Amino acid sequence: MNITFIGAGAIGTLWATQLVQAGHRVQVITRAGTEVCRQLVLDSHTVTVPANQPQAITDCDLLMVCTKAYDVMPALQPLIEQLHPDTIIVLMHNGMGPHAQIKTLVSPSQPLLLATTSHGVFSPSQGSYQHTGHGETYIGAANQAGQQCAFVAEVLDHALSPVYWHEAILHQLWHKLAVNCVINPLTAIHQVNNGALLSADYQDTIQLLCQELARVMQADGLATHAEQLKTQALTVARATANNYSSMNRDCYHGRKTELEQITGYLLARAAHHQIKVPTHQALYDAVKQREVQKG
Ligand code: KPL
Repeated sequence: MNITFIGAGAIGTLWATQLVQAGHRVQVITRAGTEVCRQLVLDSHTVTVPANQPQAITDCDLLMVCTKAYDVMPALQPLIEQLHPDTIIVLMHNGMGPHAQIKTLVSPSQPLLLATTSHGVFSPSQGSYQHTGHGETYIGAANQAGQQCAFVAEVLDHALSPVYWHEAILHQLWHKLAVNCVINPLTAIHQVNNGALLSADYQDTIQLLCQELARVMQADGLATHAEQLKTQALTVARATANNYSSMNRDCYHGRKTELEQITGYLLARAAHHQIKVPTHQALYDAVKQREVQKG
């Protein structure tokens, strides 16, 4: 397949290199948009792919959008007009929200898929990545045209297994969001690694966060409860104990965070259902304050 990536950060590099190895023709569109090829470095192996070629958008079968959540809309909007009507768009990013905006941009006949992955990728230096944790990937349809595209799960599975087609992908994304709502702001504010959240000091806060999350998720139609969410968050914290969350790193380096698409999405859904989420609101305010100070 002709596969074009928008965004060649950690997750983009992981998937792009695996898809090259599986025999696909991969290209990238980079933020600067100037280079004509890009070296993708994963686990000390370098793969060179074409970059920013004029036909990268018009001729691709699959468009993988792996940018930061806040960049999805600005990156995709100027390219939508050039896309072939059959090109399948896959959004694979942290957080939730951008798909609702993208759905209003694309024609209903353009297949739109959402994916979430739990692979761990660490960046020891700018532009170089290590695949530190083998995870799993879920993908599913965000519109009716996307429902015909379950074969994409097989294409991705062949490159980096396991990949599962999920009929209710928004539910899967909500569960990933819940984990991020617990781990990311806490590790960012306290500047600790994910494993630190296993200590007794954090358990009361995590309990409150999960109770608030469960109320909002239930109101959004998910059958879940606080204990399940707490187990999921602590399982991820244990599995990624030595890692620093993406929000921790963004705060550390003084970069913009994905707060709006993580806790911000939860706050918006809570407001919609008129549910109070004071513990999440306090974390949101604390990260926001850090961003403003650093910015
Ligand atoms: O997705 C993550 C992130 O850092 O954004 C987790 C799962 C918390 C792993 O660090």
